[in-house]
Amino acid sequence: MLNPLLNAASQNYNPTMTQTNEQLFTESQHYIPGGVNSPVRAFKSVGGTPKFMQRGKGAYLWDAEGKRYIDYIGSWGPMIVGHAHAKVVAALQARAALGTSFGTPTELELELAKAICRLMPSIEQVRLVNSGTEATMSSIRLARGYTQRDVIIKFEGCYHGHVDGLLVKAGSGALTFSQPSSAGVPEQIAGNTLVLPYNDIQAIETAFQKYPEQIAAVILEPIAGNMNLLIPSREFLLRLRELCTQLNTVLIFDEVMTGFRVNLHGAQHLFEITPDLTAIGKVIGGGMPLAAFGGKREIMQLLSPVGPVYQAGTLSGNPMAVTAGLKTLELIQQPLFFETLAQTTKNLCDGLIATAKAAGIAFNAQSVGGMFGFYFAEAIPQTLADIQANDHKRFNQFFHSMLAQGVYLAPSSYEAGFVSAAHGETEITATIDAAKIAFAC
Ligand code: KE4
Repeated sequence: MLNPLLNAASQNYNPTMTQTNEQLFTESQHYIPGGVNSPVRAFKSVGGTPKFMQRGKGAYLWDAEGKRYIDYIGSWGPMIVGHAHAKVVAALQARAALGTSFGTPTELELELAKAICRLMPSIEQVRLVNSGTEATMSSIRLARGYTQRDVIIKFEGCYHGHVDGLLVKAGSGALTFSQPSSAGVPEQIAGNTLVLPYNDIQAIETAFQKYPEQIAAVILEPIAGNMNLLIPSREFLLRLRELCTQLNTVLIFDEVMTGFRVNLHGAQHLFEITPDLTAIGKVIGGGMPLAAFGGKREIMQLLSPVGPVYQAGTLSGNPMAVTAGLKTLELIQQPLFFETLAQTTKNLCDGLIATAKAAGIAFNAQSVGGMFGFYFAEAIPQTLADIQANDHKRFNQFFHSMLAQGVYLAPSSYEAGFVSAAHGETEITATIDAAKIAFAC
């Protein structure tokens, strides 16, 4: 029986879908490629039928069949205060009644820009966009316009959205330009990108020696979350910062996932390393389509309408998304928000490690702020190769056992997980209890 609050929501909730997940998935595949609007949702990596979620509240989601799950995806990061937070919902309801989008400047955008610049001081100016892809794509165009160079360095295992020039895989020989990793990406575009091994200082030294003064930008996740969670050495990031400074290359931190997730000021604050540009998203939209990129004023001033680098967006900074973002940023600045979130996330990891150990399973886990990774391997990974060597089959079995017990993990062993402020001792205990059964499978 749902508690009165949830029940009230469900009473107001008019479930238009009366089909099973399986029926919905079958029909959706007729109208939508793969039945999904983003590939990872299709469960390709883990197999089985994706759950069509109908409602969320706090740490929980309910699917089309009315089954409840403790949610560790949080829409891939944005839902850090929990689903349908009363204050976010109220703010959106009030804002909607005033009009949803004007295509004009608004005071709300100024308020959010000031908040971002205050919370991430490396950002002296910021441009709001609608997705992380737009943020990284625009950052790269800006870096090329600023340096008048074409070559971009990215790292294997890092994902920055579906930007043509970043949908690439390492070239055939070491330090040769990359090839497309997606159909539809021309060789010429992929050929401007170098793909290096993540967390490998020697590789970046060699690249800068081989292509001095040719590299427009280096883009990376300062803490990787798209190859599972991988925390690089500070030495790696420091050397990258030094080389970019020496060779006038723009250092872009893609903090779409880590920004306002690993702490209130992002991974750059954790490592005390200042990028030239930062891409942010997810949390700053509070579940609405909103991302941003920003950094040094002298670079940002090249952006249209001030400078020659064009970038635009019909719904960029729209009042609804900005309202959700402002309310979410307000909530995560409450006292002890990140201390509590980090402790809850660590408790989850510690509980999983202890449970796996008791079951004699090769397993490890780690967390940074409100994001975590776990691995069917003895050691914490230091490289993508370490993660690739994990027991992915064992992960898939674990995933499905947890799902059947009402715990919704990311449907891929190459994804990080996310905890919200709405997750408490009840949810962590229930998750660990489910893991005891899942490890025994
Ligand atoms: P979007 O274009 O999906 O808003 O953001 C792209 C992006 C950029 N940079 C980083 C570090 C990201 O993690 C992402 C998107 N993250 C994935 C999760 N692995 C989103 C989930 C999905 O693709 O459906």
